[in-house]
Amino acid sequence: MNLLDNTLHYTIVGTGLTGLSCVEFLQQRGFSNLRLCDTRKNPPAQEQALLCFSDVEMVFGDVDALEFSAKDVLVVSPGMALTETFIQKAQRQGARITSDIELFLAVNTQPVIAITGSNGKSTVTTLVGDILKAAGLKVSVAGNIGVPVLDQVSGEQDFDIFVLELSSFQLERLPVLNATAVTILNITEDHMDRYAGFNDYIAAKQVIFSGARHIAVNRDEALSAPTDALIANAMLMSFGLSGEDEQGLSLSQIDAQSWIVCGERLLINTADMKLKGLHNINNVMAAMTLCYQAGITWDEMLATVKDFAGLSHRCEWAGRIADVVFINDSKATNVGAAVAAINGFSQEPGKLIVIAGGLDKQSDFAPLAQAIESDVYKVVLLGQDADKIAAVIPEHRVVRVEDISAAVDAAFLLAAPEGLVLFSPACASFDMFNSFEHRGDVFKDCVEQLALQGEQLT
Ligand code: UMA
Ligand code: ADP
Repeated sequence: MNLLDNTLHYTIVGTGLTGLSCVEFLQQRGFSNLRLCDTRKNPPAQEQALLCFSDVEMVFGDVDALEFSAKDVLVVSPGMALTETFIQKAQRQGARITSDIELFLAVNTQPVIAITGSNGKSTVTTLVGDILKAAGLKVSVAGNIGVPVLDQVSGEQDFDIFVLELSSFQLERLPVLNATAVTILNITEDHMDRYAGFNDYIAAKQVIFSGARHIAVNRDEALSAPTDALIANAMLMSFGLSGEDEQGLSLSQIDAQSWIVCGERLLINTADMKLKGLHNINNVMAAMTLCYQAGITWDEMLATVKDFAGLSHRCEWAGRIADVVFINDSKATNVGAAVAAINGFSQEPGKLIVIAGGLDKQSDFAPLAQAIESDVYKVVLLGQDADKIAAVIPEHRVVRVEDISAAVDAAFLLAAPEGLVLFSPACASFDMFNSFEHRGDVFKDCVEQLALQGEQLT
């Protein structure tokens, strides 16, 4: 089906960033007959939609009454599960289901680098974008990172290359991607509230390999490798912390220094990088591999890699009170991310205190319990699903609190006189906050408040 055929009737599902970008994109391409719907009676961007798109039919709340035919196309936002009753009905009635990403692919002629994984996506996507920009390209960085990709093709911008962070929700509704270079960074359980099982989540992620010219394979993660059927025409290059690959990126110890190497060639002494933690070395290797596959030389990328300091809310330094350091890892919204952060800080001096809890996404907390058992002195728990985490951790390790302020106070007392407080929730933030950014900002404010109180007492 030609998705740009003006006789099609489009229904855009979801009044979020994606939905609004789709309406604008389709209007610009001459589509009338547009319908915007949302399962919520009063979706958050309702007013904006009514104001900007007065000639678009809007259906909020009562979506089950909608009727469809083979002339209909539904652009379903990533936040909406395809198992939703009215979407299933639309499919039965012959409608085509698509996504903003597929619409983008229908008009795009430029190379695409695509990144998915359970953790590290935004870090790697941003670094790839920075490297390509430093190499002189006009780069669009978009997708799950918070910028709907259709917003990047609606205006006057003229990009040389697109770097897309793609979630499993965006990939699962895509027949083929055909990107220049792609990677699955890692796969650990996440979004189990949206998938029938772990295998379905893995299958959604694997769509990224379809039609790819180059694949960057993480040697440390069996689940990040493509299945044979999908890689027929792809060129593979590996990266990883363990093992060595003459043709790929490895970590090598040379004169007690840790180097990222490609075969015999020493590329970066990790001590020269601003990013810290083993998982971040892995992220850097992923970004370098993708850029190399897209035609950038090692020399062109080294300065940018060394200078990259990471993103807010991802193992971000949040302050120091006496000899206690506070780290804000609010973006750790799943178990895999929190475990990586705990491992990353386990060698720091003093006691390691973890603050965790929030809204569970039907996760298995056993790997978190294991990491805590070996490396963490105490866990301060808060939030709606704190009980689920407490259930798998020995009672003497657990301290329960009501809010972040109390968590910061308790963690400081537990860590003193020397230690590290890691706020790495392993849960979503929506039980108490608007977003992970909001949650991280509140954490940083509480650390600042505690530091001020300390100053006033001395
Ligand atoms: N919703 C309804 N009814 C609807 C449509 C949506 O209740 O009819 C709800 C969803 O369940 C969800 C919320 O509305 O809770 C927002 O969903 P959306 O798809 O409208 O969200 P957008 O504003 O379009 O943002 C989406 C991505 N959101 C999700 O996948 C939930 C953003 O990723 C992404 O940055 C943006 O498109 C641009 O591509 C956010 C995210 O949380 C950061 N992603 C998940 C993650 O990273 O773990 C996958
Ligand atoms: P994503 O966009 O996939 O959520 P981010 O780059 O925003 O990834 O990082 C989210 C969290 O995941 C960070 O807070 C960090 O603790 C953890 N993390 C980052 N990179 C990795 C990695 N390679 N492996 C495991 N966990 C990671």
